[in-house]
Amino acid sequence: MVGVRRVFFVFHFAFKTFYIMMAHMADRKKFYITTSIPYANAVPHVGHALEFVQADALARYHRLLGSEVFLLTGTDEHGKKITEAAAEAHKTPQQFVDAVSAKFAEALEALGVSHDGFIRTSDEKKHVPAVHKVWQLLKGNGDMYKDKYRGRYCVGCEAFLREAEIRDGKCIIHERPVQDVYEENYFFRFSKYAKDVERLIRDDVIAVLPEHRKKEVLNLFSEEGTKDVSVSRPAENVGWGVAVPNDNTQIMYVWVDALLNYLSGIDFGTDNFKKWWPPDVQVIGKDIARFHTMIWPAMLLSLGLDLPKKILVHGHVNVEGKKISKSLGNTVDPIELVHKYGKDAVRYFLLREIPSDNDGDFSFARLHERYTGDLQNGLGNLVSRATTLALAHPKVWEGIEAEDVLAKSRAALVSAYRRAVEQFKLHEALSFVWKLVDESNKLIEDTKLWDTIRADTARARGTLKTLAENLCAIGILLFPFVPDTAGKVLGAVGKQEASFASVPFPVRFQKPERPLFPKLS
Ligand code: ME8
Repeated sequence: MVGVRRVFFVFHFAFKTFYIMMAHMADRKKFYITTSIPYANAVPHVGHALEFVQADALARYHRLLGSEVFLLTGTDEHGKKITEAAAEAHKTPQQFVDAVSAKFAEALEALGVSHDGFIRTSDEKKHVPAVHKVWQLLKGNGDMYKDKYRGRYCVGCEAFLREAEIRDGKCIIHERPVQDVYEENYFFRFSKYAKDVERLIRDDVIAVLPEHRKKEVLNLFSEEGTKDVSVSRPAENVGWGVAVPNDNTQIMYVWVDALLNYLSGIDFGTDNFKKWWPPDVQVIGKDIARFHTMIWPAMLLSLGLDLPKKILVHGHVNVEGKKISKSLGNTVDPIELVHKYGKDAVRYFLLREIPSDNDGDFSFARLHERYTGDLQNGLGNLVSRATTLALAHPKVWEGIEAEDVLAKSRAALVSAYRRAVEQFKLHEALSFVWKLVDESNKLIEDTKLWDTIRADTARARGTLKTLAENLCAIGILLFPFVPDTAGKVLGAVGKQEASFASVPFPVRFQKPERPLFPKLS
């Protein structure tokens, strides 16, 4: 009889789950999200890792909501900066970028980033033809013309600088001398689109988040004016890049080539492109907001393409209070971090400790604290205690059914979490999950579960039900951030997979094979 009941029970849940999932999939929305493409002039550092895991968390969150997601990333492989780095390493630019790009791919893998595309701007098949096509379209629209240009160029920025960005003849960011340039370049008629772009940003048609970055960007329009921008350089001055169609004397400005990765990465001009365009979210760092909110939308307006819906601008990570710089030798390799602390610990640290919308600091001491505090003593301990106690007394929780784990007493927390994710405050979203972790640990303490589970099984049964539902909610909410850990937390209460759809399930406590966060060696 018990066997028949169990079969019925399992069948009932499997059917209900299937039905809810199918209803959920029926109206799947598309969600196209991009990261910036880092320069392949040096290996990845924690700043790059931050952007990758932020975009990945958003991609996974939207998959969890039932959207069909495409996450695009890649490497920016042209320009003077790369030519210089390759020469220093006694390699050809192509050999050099092949090696560095592979390092970025390795970092993405180590961090567990679930990207769907990886575009390289030296890709002759996928990227270069798309860039040529776009150039010709822009030219055909009368938005490109040739003229003489005088300016001061910083190779570090790969940009002509404004007076305010130069001190004593040096770039204020890179502290290296700027080059005085007088040459013939192609220009893009930014002036034709500037007013429209400014209005689109002001009205949040292109929503720039956080608000303080939107203000900064809007100020640029009045500070920099609406001048046309130089979009090519003489081939002899750059050497390595995409040649301007029908004019071998000129190489496209690296930023134009790079921005177009968002088109080429989803096969510009094809059905695949139509399926995904426009970007729902573009994640970038504060230093490149200017390119993404001025020239990028202007080019899209010229091309008659829809505009990105949201541009999320993160701050920069310093290391032990200092700006990351090659000369200081303070770059931290995310791959090494993952080897030492584990993928999810590194993801957790970056997403929790560094405020998504501001600058933050990386330090080994803080990483250690977060590891032993939040992860080992907080979440790890909770899962371990709950499963150990439950497994020692299986009769107490036999037949418990968890339902609506994201509703009722947890509903307010879940909406705060969702608001935080959508407002690009990922650190806040995680802090809400930890409220539930702390509350659950406290529940074990307050109810003295280790005693009640022997003496008052009815009460302990209620506590275990709440704990199982909390753990399930924690597993679902953590899924975008620390997917492997989330899977283990869900597994500890017998839940197969994360979903925002309220799917009931029979609770089955199981002890994880290994501690979630092992002792550090
Ligand atoms: O700008 N903390 O490449 P990039 C956080 N190729 N983020 C940081 C950071 C730090 N310390 N340092 C850099 C480029 N970043 C271009 C992009 S997109 C069409 C072309 C971020 O390698 C930076 O803000 O200098 C940017 O978003 C990304 O890493 C790549 O920077």
